[in-house]
Amino acid sequence: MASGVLRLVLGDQLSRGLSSLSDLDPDQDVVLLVEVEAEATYVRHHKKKIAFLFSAMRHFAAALREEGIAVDYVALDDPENSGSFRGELQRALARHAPARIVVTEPGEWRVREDMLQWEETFGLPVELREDSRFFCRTSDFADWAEGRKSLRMEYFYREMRRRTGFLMDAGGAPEGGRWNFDQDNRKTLPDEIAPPDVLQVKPDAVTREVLDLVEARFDDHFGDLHPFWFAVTAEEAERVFEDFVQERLPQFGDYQDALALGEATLFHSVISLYLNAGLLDPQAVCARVERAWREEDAPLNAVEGFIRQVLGWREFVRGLYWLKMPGYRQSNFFEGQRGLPAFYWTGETEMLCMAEAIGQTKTNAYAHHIQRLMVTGNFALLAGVAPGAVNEWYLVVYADAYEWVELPNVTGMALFADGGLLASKPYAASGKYIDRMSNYCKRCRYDVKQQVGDKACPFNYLYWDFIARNGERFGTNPRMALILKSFHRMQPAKVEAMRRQAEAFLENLETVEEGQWRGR
Ligand code: FAD
Ligand code: DLZ
Ligand code: SF4
Repeated sequence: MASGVLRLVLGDQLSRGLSSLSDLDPDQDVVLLVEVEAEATYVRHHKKKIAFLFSAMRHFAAALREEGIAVDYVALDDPENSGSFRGELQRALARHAPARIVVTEPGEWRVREDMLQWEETFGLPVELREDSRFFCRTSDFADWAEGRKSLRMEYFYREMRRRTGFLMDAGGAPEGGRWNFDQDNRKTLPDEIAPPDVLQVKPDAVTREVLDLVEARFDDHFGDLHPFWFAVTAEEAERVFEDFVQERLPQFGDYQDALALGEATLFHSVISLYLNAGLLDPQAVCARVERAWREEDAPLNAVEGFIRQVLGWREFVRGLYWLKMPGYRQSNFFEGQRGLPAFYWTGETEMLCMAEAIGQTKTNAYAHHIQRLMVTGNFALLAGVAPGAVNEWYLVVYADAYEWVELPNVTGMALFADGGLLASKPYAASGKYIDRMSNYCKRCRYDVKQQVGDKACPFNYLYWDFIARNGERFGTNPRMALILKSFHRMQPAKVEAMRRQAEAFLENLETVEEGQWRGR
């Protein structure tokens, strides 16, 4: 193969239109996919995430082969498997003797750093190509960010709407006369509305084989492997997405911020794992959703809300990640030092909202945005957990987690650890918020109306303790002024009682230090 190209495709690059495959010559080139222990265990990912990726990789390889493309696929149980990208490249070079290597840039800093050494290590040209599956190049984001005092998603999003034309009218104004219908997206779920289930895909023979492999090799990882219902091909993922568009999109907007007992997915799309692995294309997804509005199958608040997540938030967090790494990982504005409460790994807590979010995460490798942000994220913020430990948890437990998207959401959005680069104020909230948006509190052992005492909801005293501890850090942030005003009006004795109860609660928490879920 001396003049051929070895094209490495990573587990989250399963898109036929990938830049590294664009000029593939089927007569000379080989596509390499490798299942490696190092990627499955650099954090010990949820079992479902590993099974999803391995099965999707195997199906992607089979589809390329059907096109007549030579694919070299190294399975995890290959006795010669070296366990790492480097080791597998070394072995593949010996098998194929290519003239050069082509790869699309990865989604994580640590992998990119490694790739930048490959040319020297392997002694042949390594071409690292831009990942064209995003709307905004990392360099365009850097240009947009240049010179701005603060980076606000809303302005970035407007710019992206203008650039792409999504939901823009002929005169260049936003459809419906507004950029943002967020105010219309805050309903709670009435008892009589039952959200339709997400379409589940039955595992085929390839997936069943992978499930056995994961069971045998990653039994000590977090989460339930069964039942396994994820799509593992682009066609299946498209069916799952189309089912969302028909069955849940019309109400996606209204209930976007809702929480409800026993409802793990509500009206959410549950497609982040497919978008992030490359089985769905963000452009096609946004275009389909816009068409649903133009054909009057879904209202504007739902369609705009959805497009804002994919075109706005998803692109914004990626831009921020590449702009601020590697330092971003060290951000710790509130100087959180605590280990992660052990119940994050078991779900065993009397706080019903937390038990629901963690239990569903364990079962599904999924929780919706408000659970991630206002329940588990909010608790970690109020409890002063070290950002490293929180990030580790989020990277382990979700099937859609890759550092480019996980880190800004955790460090920037949930923890405000970047001091306000991503968010204009901390998303800190007492039990009152959870009570307003859910039906949890009526069934909880704690009383959300109480601020101190044995029955008091821990979110309440932890919240006011957080405000007390960090009041000075909020400085002149106008968005915190009202809260500080209410705090200063509180009876000192009550503040002191809440402070003491928070301290006792936190002292009694069994915690797990960062690193326990890294490697083997
Ligand atoms: P929907 O609610 O149906 O939204 C549609 C799509 O919009 C999602 O599939 C996703 O691709 C995109 N999206 C929505 N919000 C965001 C966001 N804040 N950032 C990026 N994309 C967004 N998302 C991940 O993909 N991977 C992660 O590791 C991840 N970690 C998170 C950690 C925290 C603390 C928080 C607060 C959010 C995190 N998110 C993450 C964002 C968001 O919660 C998930 O994308 C969403 O819950 C996925 O479910 P869905 O597909 O049903 O989304
Ligand atoms: C997450 C993951 C896992 C579990 N396993 C593999 C693998 O065996 N082979 C592979 O190519 N990719 C895997 N991935 C995805 C990578 O971790 C991901 O490509 C990098 O983190 C860069 O985003
Ligand atoms: Fe969560 Fe507090 Fe409500 Fe219980 S009372 S569900 S702990 S917010």
